[in-house]
Amino acid sequence: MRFVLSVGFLLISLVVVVKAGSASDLIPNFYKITRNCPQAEKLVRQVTWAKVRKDPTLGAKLLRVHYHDCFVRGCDASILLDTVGTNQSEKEARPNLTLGGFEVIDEIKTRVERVCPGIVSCADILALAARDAVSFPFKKSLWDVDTGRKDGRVSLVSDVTGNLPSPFSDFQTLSNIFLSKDLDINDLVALSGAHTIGVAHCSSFSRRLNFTGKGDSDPSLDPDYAAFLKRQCPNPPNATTTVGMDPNSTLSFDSHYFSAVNRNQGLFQSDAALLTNTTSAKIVTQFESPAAFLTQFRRSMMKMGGIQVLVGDEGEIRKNCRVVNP
Ligand code: HEM
Ligand SMILES: *[C@@H]1O[C@H](CO)[C@@H](O)[C@H](O)[C@H]1NC(C)=O
Ligand SMILES: *[C@@H]1O[C@H](CO)[C@@H](O)[C@H](O)[C@H]1NC(C)=O
Ligand SMILES: *[C@@H]1O[C@H](CO)[C@@H](O)[C@H](O)[C@H]1NC(C)=O
Ligand SMILES: *[C@@H]1O[C@H](CO)[C@@H](O)[C@H](O)[C@H]1NC(C)=O
Ligand SMILES: *[C@@H]1O[C@H](CO)[C@@H](O)[C@H](O)[C@H]1NC(C)=O
Ligand SMILES: CC(=O)N[C@H]1CO[C@H](CO)[C@@H](O)[C@@H]1O
Repeated sequence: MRFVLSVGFLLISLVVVVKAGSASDLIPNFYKITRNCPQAEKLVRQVTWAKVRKDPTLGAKLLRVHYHDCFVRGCDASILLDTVGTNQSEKEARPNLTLGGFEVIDEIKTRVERVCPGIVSCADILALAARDAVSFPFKKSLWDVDTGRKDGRVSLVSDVTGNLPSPFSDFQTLSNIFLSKDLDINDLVALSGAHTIGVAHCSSFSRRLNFTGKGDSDPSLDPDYAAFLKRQCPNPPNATTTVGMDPNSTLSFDSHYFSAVNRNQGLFQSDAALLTNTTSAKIVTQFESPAAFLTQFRRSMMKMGGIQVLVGDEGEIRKNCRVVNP
C-alpha cells in the first residue's frame, strides 16, 4: 500500500515537473479578470501604437523578438534578460539574432508598472506588444493574445542552438524544430509568412549568391532576383547592409511573401525549402490568398504564444524586464 502510494506520488510529482504550459493555460483578459488591472492590455496597445506611428519597422522587430522568446525556453521573456557576469544570455547569440525593440518593451513595462505595480509579466507585455505593433496599420488586432504568462529566471545563449532554425535550414530541419514545439506544417508555413515584413542582413543569404564558390547563385533562387540581391549586397558582405525580405512591401503585412516564395524569390534557403515538400508547397499556394493566410496565421500565433508558458505559481513577475528579481 505504502509502495503504491509513493509510486503514485512519484508519478504525480513527475507529471507536475515535466508538464510544460501550453496555449490552453492562458485566458483572454487575464489581468482584468483575475488581477483587477483592467487597463493593462489597453495601455500596452496605447504605448505600442504611439511608438509604431513614429517607427513603422517596429512591428517586424517585436514580432521576431516574440518568436525567438517562444522558441527558446518557451514564451517566458527569457529573450529580454541581459547577460549577468559570465552567463551569456539568449540575446548574445549574434550575429544571427540581430534583434531590436528592447527599449520599447522597457518603456511599456515602466508605464504599466506605474498603473499596476508587480502585476503584469514581461512575457505577456512582449506577446501583446508584438501583436499590437504588427496590427497598428489595420487599426484592429490581427490575432488574439491570451494572457497569464509568468517570467522565467534563466536565459542561456547555449539554449539557442537547436531551438531556432537557421536561414540555411532544409525542410526536414524546419519541420523537426517546429514539431518539437507542437507546431505542424500549417503552422510552419503560416508563421514563415511573418517574413512578409522586415529586413535581413546580407550575411543571412549571401551564400546563395556565390553558391559553390564559383560566383554562381543558388539554382533554387530566381536569377533576376539573385542579380538584384547582388547589387544590394557588397562583396564581402557588409555587416550593416539590410535588404527587405518581401521586396516592395516590407512594411505591409500581406500575403505577398507566398507569391514571392512561389516565384523562387524567397530570400532564405529556409523560405525556398517550403517548396521542397509537396504538402508544404501546396500550403504555400493556398496562402497566396490573404484570407487563407491570415486565418491560419491567427491560429498559429495563438499556438506559438503558448509554447511552454510558465503559469500559476511558476516563474515570477519581473520588476525590470532585463533582470530577474533579486
Ligand atoms: C521558419 C524558420 C525561420 C527562419 C530560418 C528565420 C530566419 C530569419 C532570419 C535569418 C532573419 C533575418 C535576420 C537578419 O539577417 O537580420 C529573419 C527575420 C525576421 N523573422 Fe524570421 N525566421 C524564421 C521564422 C520566423 C517566424 C516564425 C517569425 C514570426 C512569427 C519570424 C519573424 C521574422 C521577422 C518579423 C523578421 C524581420 C525582423 C526585422 O525586420 O527586424 N521568423 N528571420
Ligand atoms: C548562471 O546560470 C546558472 C544556470 O541557469 C544559474 O544557476 C546561475 O545563477 C547564473 N549565474 C549568473 C551570474 O547569472
Ligand atoms: C565566390 O567565392 C569564392 C570562394 O570563397 C571566392 O574566391 C570568389 O571571389 C567569390 N566570387 C564572387 C563573385 O563573389
Ligand atoms: C557598410 O555600408 C554602409 C552604407 O551602405 C557604410 O556606411 C558603412 O561604412 C559600411 N561598413 C563597412 C564595414 O564597410
Ligand atoms: C518591385 O518593384 C519593381 C519596380 O517597381 C518591380 O520591377 C519588381 O518586379 C517588384 N518586385 C516584386 C517582388 O514585386
Ligand atoms: C512532408 O513533410 C512531412 C512532415 O515532415 C512529412 O511527414 C512528409 O512525409 C513530407 N512529404 C514529402 C513528400 O516529403
Ligand atoms: C547566419 C549566421 O550568421 N549564422 C551563424 C549563427 O551563429 C552560429 C554560431 O555562432 C554560426 O555557426 C552561424 O554560421
